[in-house]
Amino acid sequence: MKLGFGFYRHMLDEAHFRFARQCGATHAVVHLVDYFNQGGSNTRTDQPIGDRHGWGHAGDPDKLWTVEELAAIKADLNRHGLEWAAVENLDPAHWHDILLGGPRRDEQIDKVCTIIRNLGEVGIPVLGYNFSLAGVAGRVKATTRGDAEVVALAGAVDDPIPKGMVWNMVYDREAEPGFMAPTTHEEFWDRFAYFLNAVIPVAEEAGVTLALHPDDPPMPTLRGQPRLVYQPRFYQKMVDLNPSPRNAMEFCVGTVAEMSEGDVAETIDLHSQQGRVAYVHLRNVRGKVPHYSEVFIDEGDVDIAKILRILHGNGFDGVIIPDHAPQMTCDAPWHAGMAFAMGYLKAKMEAATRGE
Ligand SMILES: [Mn+2]
Repeated sequence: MKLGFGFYRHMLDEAHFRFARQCGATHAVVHLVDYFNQGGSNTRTDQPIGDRHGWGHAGDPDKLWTVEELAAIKADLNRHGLEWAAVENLDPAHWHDILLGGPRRDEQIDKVCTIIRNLGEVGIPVLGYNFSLAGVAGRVKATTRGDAEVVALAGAVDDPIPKGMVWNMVYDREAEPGFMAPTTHEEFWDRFAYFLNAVIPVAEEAGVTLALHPDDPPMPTLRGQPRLVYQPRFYQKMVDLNPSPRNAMEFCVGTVAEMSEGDVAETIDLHSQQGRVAYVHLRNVRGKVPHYSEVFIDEGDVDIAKILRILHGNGFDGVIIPDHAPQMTCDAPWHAGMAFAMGYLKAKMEAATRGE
């Protein structure tokens, strides 16, 4: 097990790399999509929440992440003592019609294949992704211990998704008025299978593992659209779609714990035994959909030490990152929250490794 740190795009600088190393990280998970791009309601000092208008604007559809760009970031990370473990998330600009089943789907599958080959060429072993129409949407601010600010879900979220938006980002600002066409769970799984079976052979050749994040928040539908992995059993459905070990999971412990059915410890036990866990988001939560709250890593419903013992016992050799953390009251709320989570995780990982 390795301790990693997740960097948003705007955090790819020396100060953040040094901070992560100081927290004990040896590995980096990098978000190359700028979720905050021209977004009205987000602050870069916290995870993006967004409102009904989404997080921000998608990137340039014609600008794929190049080998040169990736190699430069990798060299920078390595110079600061960090290994690049994964890229997290695709830009809606590059794959909106894959999610929507639109006319440019095959052209965009070629783009994703190019990105996968570029990652392979640079030696980035994992691409995390989130196959979702509404994306991470509909959450609100709440508080936990000591009135620390956190993210929560306070009931179902039904307001429809405007045309030109997918995955909570605007990919077409000239889109006509109206809303995303409705679809069914069955049709959405067909879109997912089409994508997966097209890209997995390329991932195998490139030596890159694709890692699916579950739906956060894990509601059956959100903003009127179906969700994919919103119960633990749907992770097994994903495994059954394609037998390649390159078809794997970005296992988000917090999200799986928020699901209304199943047990997060049993679920991660099953899939880490299968060798399908590429990397892990490890955070704590209190409650389940449609009412839950993210909390400090040492409170909440998840037995973090138990999760780590299971992973260690199953020979999990991948990276664990703290995902999000509460904002702590001080001059650097985000840094303090992350440092607390990193220190806690580091100690619990060492204990699990010692068999405690
Ligand atoms: Mn997560």
